[in-house]
Amino acid sequence: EDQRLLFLSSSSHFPPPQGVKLSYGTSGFRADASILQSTVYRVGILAALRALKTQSVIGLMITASHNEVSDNGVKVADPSGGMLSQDWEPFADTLANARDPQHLVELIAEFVQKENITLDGTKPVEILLARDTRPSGEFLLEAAKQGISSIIGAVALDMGILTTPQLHWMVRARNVGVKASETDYFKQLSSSFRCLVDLSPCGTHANNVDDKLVVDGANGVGGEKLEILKTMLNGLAIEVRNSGKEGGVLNEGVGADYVQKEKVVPFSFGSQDVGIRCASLDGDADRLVYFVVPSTSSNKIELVDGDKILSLFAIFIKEQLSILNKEIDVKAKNGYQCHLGIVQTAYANGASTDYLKQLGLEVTFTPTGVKYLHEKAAEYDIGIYFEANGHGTILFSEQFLCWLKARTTELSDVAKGSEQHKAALRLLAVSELINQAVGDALSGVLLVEAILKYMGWSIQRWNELYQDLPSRQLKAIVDRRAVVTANAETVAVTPPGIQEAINAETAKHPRGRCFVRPSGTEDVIRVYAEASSQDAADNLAQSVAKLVD
Ligand code: NG1
Ligand code: ZN
Repeated sequence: EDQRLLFLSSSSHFPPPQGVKLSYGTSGFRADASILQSTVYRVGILAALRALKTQSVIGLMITASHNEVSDNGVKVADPSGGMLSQDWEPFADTLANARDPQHLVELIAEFVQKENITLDGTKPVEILLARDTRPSGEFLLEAAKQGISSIIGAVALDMGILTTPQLHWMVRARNVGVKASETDYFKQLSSSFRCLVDLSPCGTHANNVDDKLVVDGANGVGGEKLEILKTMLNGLAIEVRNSGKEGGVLNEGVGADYVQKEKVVPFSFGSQDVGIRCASLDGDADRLVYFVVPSTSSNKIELVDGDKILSLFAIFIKEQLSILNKEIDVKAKNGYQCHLGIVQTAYANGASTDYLKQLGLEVTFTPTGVKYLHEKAAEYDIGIYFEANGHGTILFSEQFLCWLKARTTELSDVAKGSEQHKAALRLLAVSELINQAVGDALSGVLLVEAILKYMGWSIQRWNELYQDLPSRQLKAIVDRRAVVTANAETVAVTPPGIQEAINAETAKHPRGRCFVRPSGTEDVIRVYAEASSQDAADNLAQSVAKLVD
């Protein structure tokens, strides 16, 4: 009864926006910040219930990532540090769209009973809150706190301004009993980076790689955090631009999404950067792409996207595994057959998939959305997933990590210092450096840099692994429910006949590939096309976009 009264009084301060239907998409709720207060309040309630249900630490992040500064959003991180469990998403939708306080209270009471959640405050739980640098984040965070404190036994801990991956990392760490402040995060990244670099073949190779890296911070939280992290690193000279302190606008003409989609230099980059290794983060630093400015005469860039980061990671891991297995009979008692898997989406450039398969790697596809990629990658001993847009990470199974740790300690003194021993240590360092909760641009940058040093590769050499097929992305502004897809979004099943029409258009172009899908974050249908020339990719995308319009 206390609980019911608490709700009624607090929720009356947060009336839902009129005439809007919100849905918890692949990245939580996103909309213009001005209509989100009631949604964020309700997600606060949801996060508190999730924490009580799981008896674990839960995260709540306020961000709209690469979207414009006037937008905002909210999403929940589960105890593992991953996305909110999919079976709670419908409840998130129901809560967000409840008409009035009375209705809200009824929905919550019903759900609490169904999920068997105890609301007596006997087992208090914590919810970690954070936000990106959007000005609206401040009042939205307040709304989240109120939502949380309307649930008896739920305690909100405000972690301040963080990148999305930092918050996910903290949730994951706290739930396994590890210290999890921001300082701990920076320490773990910098020390595992140092460890990897120290394990690089010394001399010739590593010295060939230029230490200079210029990073576009998208005028968001990532640039600010990288400024701190870089002071803890040796052998890497990072210059951060668009850190947000120079007065630029978040994601406007800057950031990983802009660079990847437009393939032009971000603001404040240009002729002074020709040939230099550059990277771009998105607004909440969970995406990373690299690029090179090839000449002073145009603003075009050569993009080194998520698929190429994935390929670099895959080559490195594969090499370490083969060193490791050289003298081990994997079927012997102390052996281990490590199952390595690569996970992509239909947006992966076809040339990258061909390349990875040629290396003999196992490649699988899932629909767009981190939750699908992550879930699939978790099925392997080492699962590497990336979206072309630069979101991705590497997951290690507990079982494999245990085996690796045992290997490094069991080895005789003679074998310590052997290549095999080093390979095991490198893999362990990767598992510490990479953020296993979610894709993380900061840990991603450090892993790319460490691998380039190890290989002795310039960014140009890396970029030459394979050549991207020209591609084009378009969006058709129509009701996204018009298209339903199957087979990891590669086939459109409705409207009837559309797939046949797409096939007919695609067949007109050498190396043509094309698909349409409803966006999970905007009310649009997205069109993707690739072909052997840019003109052909453009034409294919155009003609297919007409089919859905
Ligand atoms: P939608 O709007 O569903 O295409 C976009 C990205 C996804 C993912 C989400 C979450 C593209 C084509 N799509 O999803 O890959 O990153 O945003 O932010 O880039
Ligand atoms: Zn993002």
